[in-house]
Amino acid sequence: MSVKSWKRQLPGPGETVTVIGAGRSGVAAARLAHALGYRVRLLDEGPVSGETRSELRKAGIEVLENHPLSPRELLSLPWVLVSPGIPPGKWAGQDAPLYLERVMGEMEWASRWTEVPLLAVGGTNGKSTTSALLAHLLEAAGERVFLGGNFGTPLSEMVLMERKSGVSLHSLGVVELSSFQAETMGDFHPVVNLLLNITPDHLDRYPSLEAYRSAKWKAFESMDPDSFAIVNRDPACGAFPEPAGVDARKVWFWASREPAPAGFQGLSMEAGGHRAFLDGLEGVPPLAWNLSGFQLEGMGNRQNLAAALAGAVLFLHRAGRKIEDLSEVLEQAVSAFRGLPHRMEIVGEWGGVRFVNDSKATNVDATRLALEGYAGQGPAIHLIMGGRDKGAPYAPLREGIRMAVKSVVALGEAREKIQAELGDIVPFSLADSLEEAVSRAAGNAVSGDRVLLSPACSSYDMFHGYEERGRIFREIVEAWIRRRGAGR
Ligand code: UMA
Repeated sequence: MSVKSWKRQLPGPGETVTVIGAGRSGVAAARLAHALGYRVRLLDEGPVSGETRSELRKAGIEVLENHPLSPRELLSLPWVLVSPGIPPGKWAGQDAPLYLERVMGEMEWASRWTEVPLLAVGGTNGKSTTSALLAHLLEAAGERVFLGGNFGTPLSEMVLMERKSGVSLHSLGVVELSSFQAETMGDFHPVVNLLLNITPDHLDRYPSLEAYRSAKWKAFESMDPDSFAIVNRDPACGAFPEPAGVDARKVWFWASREPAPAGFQGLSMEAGGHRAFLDGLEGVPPLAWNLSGFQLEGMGNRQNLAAALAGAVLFLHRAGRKIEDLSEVLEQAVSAFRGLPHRMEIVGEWGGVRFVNDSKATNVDATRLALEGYAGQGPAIHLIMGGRDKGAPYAPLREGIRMAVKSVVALGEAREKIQAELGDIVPFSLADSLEEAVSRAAGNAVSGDRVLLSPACSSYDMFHGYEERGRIFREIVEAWIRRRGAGR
């Protein structure tokens, strides 16, 4: 049984709760607070959509839009719930500690009002795919799963739904956890907490990589001793070693080109990704799985699979399920998983050339992982990259390009910077549009090659987001294939 020992008090009956940010998280947190009987004020620095505003006001929630946020005002209030997108400087001032007794993030707030066990998935890259895969594996094992958090549906919405229905709709919740949601955490008790990797990102929000790391680890600091902290042991992923002070049972996972270190305890995957083993965990039977049916490409996805499998199996074990009997179900579910759009998604094939959409790779490390996944097979990638530069160097891609790439086409605002840093390794060219880039890369490709869009940059110079960039890439690829006649 769980041994939750709450550090942080909750507001007393009838107290006023102020929620900041009227996006998905803030609105859901405000609705939950209202349903719990609190007086609620919702503040936003921008306008609030007319429909939301009038619905909330009708329910009795005070809505203040175009309201500048000031730490002086907010810290004088009894209770503040923070939306993840609000940088701490806005409510705490630049130098205040992020953990304050009466300031809580939406995820932690919601988690305090539910008995549904939570499995959290954090990391710089791969969170969404791993969350979806974890949810998929657990559904296949017969669980009733909520999937949300940073993935899309705020946890507060699930809690509200559960409370309104009066019955237990979910047997567990898989929550994708961003550093923005983790950074304020003081009392968060997931039964399983996965950490995939920590590599430079969001350095516009955090003063250093170390601050970003600490934000991610905040989600582990209040875990209970009977829960599982499942962390990537691969040193290249930057998540391990963990700081001291984590009470949960620590379980490593390993999926790398190198074999797992001798005596490895946890879930390890063979280099080719075809088999995985769980071993060395007290009270947990050793197990092996055949994973050769896994469809997603790339090393990053093998790590996501290792993490999700470890999370699913340890949750099921903890819940009293006989995991020895579930191996076949889990293997079938692994083979059936098709992944998420824009993350190493195969969007077309012509003449033995596969077109892979990794538009979600909006930072250098995501592209590095994509390339690493192809290493060891000889160069076969025609890489399309570029977009809006995020300030990080591109040099970490040099090794992956040397190992896996035949040609690079760069586009967008960052293309000259990319050329300066990477232009001397393999044939390199600049394109003015995504269409030109696809046609150049595909024109150079022969059977067995991949045309990979993995930009290492944000999309906002040419598109409205990575989804639009990925969708347009797919359309261009489909049109390119149509022009050549399907098949070959
Ligand atoms: N706002 C202010 N002041 C600010 C910033 C925002 O008043 O300084 C207001 C905006 O005017 C807006 C509201 O706050 O009305 C938006 O709040 P929000 O940015 O927290 O966004 P939500 O709509 O609540 O969505 C959030 C997550 N967004 C962010 O973390 C930026 C969503 O993750 C998440 O799916 C959703 O909660 C449900 O849990 C998105 C995301 O981009 C996908 N996440 C980042 C990422 O994955 O890299 C962390």
